[in-house]
Amino acid sequence: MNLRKNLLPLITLSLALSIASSCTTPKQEVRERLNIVFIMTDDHAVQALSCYDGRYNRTPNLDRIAGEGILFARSFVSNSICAPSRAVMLTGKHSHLNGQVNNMRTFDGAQQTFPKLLQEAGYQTALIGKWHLRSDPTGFDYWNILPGQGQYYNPDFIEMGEQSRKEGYATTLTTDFALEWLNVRDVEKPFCLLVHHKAPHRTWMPDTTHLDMFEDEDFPLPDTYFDNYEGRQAAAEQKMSIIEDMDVVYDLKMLDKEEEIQTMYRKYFEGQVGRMNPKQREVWDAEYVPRIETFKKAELEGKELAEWKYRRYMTDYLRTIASVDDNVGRLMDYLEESDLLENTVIIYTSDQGFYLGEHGWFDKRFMYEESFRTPLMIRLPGEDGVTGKLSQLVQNIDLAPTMLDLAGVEVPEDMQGVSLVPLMMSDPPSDWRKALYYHYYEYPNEHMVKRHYGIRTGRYKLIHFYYDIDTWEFFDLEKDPQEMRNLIGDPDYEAVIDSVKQELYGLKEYYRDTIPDDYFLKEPQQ
Ligand code: SGN
Ligand code: CA
Repeated sequence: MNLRKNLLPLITLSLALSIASSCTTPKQEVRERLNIVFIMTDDHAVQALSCYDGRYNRTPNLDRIAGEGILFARSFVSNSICAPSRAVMLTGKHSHLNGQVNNMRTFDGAQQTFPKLLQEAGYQTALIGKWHLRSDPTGFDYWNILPGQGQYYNPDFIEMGEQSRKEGYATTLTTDFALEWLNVRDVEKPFCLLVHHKAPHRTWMPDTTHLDMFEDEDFPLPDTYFDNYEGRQAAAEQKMSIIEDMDVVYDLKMLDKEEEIQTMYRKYFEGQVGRMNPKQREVWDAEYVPRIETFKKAELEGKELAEWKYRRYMTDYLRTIASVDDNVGRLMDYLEESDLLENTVIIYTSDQGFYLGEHGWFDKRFMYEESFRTPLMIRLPGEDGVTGKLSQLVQNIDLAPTMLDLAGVEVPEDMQGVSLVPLMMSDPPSDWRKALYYHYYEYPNEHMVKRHYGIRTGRYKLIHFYYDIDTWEFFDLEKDPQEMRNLIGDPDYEAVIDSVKQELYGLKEYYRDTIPDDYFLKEPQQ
């Protein structure tokens, strides 16, 4: 661990310069300040990042950020779903305060966000890629976003309000546009650039350059793949099972030309593949047509089909991540070649984690570890920048305060997150938070994950599922990291459950989540 060495001087410099702004020219003041590149992916599980977990894939460029920076080993979200997570990161506030409780609502872009505060402090701000908040971005000098979820192949982009189709693959295009913006930005100002990828979101369509990767890989099934959800009613009632809910055509690409494989979502995948140009389609078919033929011949059933689905899912999911890694490499190379690594902070995270077959699932939403966790790596600039692994409990509410702090901008009182900068000092505060609060609202909806809120301490997790259900779950993460044994009702844990429940109510109060459980139900959904 080599924490912090030259961070303090940099931050002090940044703060000192902003304080001294009245007696320096604005240009002198801002030129020295740290730039921020905030890279985010969509649904990137820590299990699929080799700096966190070496079991499945290699991500050398992402690992470089961790290797030359800080890896937050216990990083979490506050609501494991896309638009809510993004709104939390923009505002530094939990969903019930920023209003973006689920993906269906429209983000209130009039509210305070970190890009606006950076802009006010003289930063140039840009956003490229996935946005998903329905309202037009605010607080950005430049934006070029995918509409909604976006497409992998030849996607439309909306550039400052103008929509047009772009030829190419989403991850590469997003990076191209980020590099183009870096080339034309005002070099007199510090910048904050958000590069937000669609990948590796469903339907996990790999680039034509990666279609063969992992093809012969024999990924072992997770221990909990055939979970029977005993003692966990909400887990039993979801609709995100690989075996039950994953569509063989839509998700697993078995789009046969003979149209013999008819599934519920086949036509939607036809639409996605239909965006390809003839050349892309030819390369795609060269790989998938033989796979489709083999699949049809095999006539898999039961356990064999379950295993095949898992492997098919994993190969495509990991391939889309390989493109992310390559493109993060391109961005890092650009920053290095332009001497920008010297004064640029690089942040990497995902909007939430994801299930790679644990409990038999894909998707996210639950407060269980795989989707509650999210990768977070921060590379601070400087020759021998701070490096190491931190295990304090951090959450996506902390990102806005952290970026403001790094930029030398005062963190507003009403932000609920806390700057991570002190943690990255050699003498981290001893009174760091001991527990995290979580609240998920998107039910009834796709995947049917019940509404729930909960608390996670260093060792325990308590969750209350509510709305058309009223169940509690308690896990001892030290003894049961896979969260298979719900300890509610276990006499040995009665006292500790009571005490964690009190802590949960305390956190609810502390974060001002005192809104009645059915409140958002009555709100008009858009
Ligand atoms: C889409 C996906 C879901 C996914 C949500 C939310 N279905 O609706 O599987 O849970 O997005 O994801 S799809 O058929 O359209 O791919 S999120 O990351 O945007 O919140
Ligand atoms: Ca997501």
